[in-house]
Amino acid sequence: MALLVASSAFANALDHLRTTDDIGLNKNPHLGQSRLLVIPSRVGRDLTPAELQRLQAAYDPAGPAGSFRAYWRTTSVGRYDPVPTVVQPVIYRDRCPLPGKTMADCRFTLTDLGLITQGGLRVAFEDIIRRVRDEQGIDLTQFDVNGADAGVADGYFDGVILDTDMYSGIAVPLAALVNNTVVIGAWPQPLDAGVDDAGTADAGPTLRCGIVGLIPPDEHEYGHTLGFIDLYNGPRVNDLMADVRATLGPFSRQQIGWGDVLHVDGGLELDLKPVLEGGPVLRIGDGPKYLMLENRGGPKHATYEGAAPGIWVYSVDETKLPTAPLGFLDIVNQRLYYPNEAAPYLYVNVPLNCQLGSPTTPGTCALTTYDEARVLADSAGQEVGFTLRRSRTVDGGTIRIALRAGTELPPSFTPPVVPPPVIVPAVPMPWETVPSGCGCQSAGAGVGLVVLALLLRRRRG
Ligand SMILES: [Ca+2]
Ligand SMILES: [Zn+2]
Repeated sequence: MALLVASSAFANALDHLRTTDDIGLNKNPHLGQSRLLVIPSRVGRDLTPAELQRLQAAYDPAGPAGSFRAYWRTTSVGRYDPVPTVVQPVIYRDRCPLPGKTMADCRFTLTDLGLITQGGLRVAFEDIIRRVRDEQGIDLTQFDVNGADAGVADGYFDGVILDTDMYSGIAVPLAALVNNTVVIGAWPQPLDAGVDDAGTADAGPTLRCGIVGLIPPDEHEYGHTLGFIDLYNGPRVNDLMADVRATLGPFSRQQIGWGDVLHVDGGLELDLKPVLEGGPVLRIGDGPKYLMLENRGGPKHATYEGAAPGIWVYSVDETKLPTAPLGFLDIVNQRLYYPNEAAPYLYVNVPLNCQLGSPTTPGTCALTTYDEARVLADSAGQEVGFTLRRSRTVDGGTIRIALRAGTELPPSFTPPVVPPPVIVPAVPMPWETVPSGCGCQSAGAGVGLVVLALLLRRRRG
């Protein structure tokens, strides 16, 4: 399609962070603290009180576990801290900000090629953001405190989230679609700012926005703005980008650098902490095809995830990562690209087509029970030369695992045999206690009980 050629100079916005040199332009920064602009907007009506309350609660920076900021702080194991600000709603009562659209059809889709090629999305988003600046008197430059270098402003919004009825459930890579949005950031300008055009709304440093998340679903769409691609439309994978109630799985976590990945090339036995509590992901193989293992369990898993707790195994094939500038689009079929849709799969749970289970039911993906063992295989069913066994869950989610190279399962974690307790019958002694002459009379009947216990133990063998 001709329109897409024009954008080929840009790196790929949604490539599961195969590239990260386009952070700012195509991807929101993901390390350190960011300031996010959250804009409620409707066409032809106000938000309902319930809609507004949902947003304000979900994006309360001091919100409880499960709210937006807490979710990302937990998911990133403390490496990313997005602080959202919900501004006042921007309402379009009698006009549609999308060029060529009316109040009756004030919506767009990704197949609105005319709108996209003519910069219509840019026009609409710039209008919305300018209205926040001018009608609410908000200095937008406060929403750029982060960039590819953590803690360094880069001229791009750290993140823009739009709750709108023009479209929901998508992240729009504006720059990749030749709709890079640019506004003047500061307002009001100080009158004596020392520049020629100070004092007008359209003066001062510009702020750019190359990707915007249109919610709900909130965390999933925001995941796209960080650079992740969709993982649904295929065998299930326990990951936010597959739309399940989940945080990121190990491949996504590796790509964004949230947590440690331990390369394993031999047998080992170790106590594996849950990833959300800081435990490492284990990786078998150098790529492009490899397996990843993780412990999903513990209190944070219980709070944020709907799948069964246990030791999970994943199969990765990086040859399915999108590489073209617009790889997130399936241009031939005019829809999004789903790298898990057909074999070989980018990133799925193994065994293939397993069930994720629930906090109270084990499913069939994870090793969820004590002493469970498995011969490891990839998503094509090919054995990878390792076997795995898990022990019991201890210490709030930590699980001891044994990995063994070869085809033989690690020995069982059978616990040491505990001898049965000796039961001393509480019966009165059948004879009178008499002095024994050994100088221990004062022990009285107690001595007899000890002797009886020893006899019983010996007899039990
Ligand atoms: Ca920024
Ligand atoms: Zn998606």
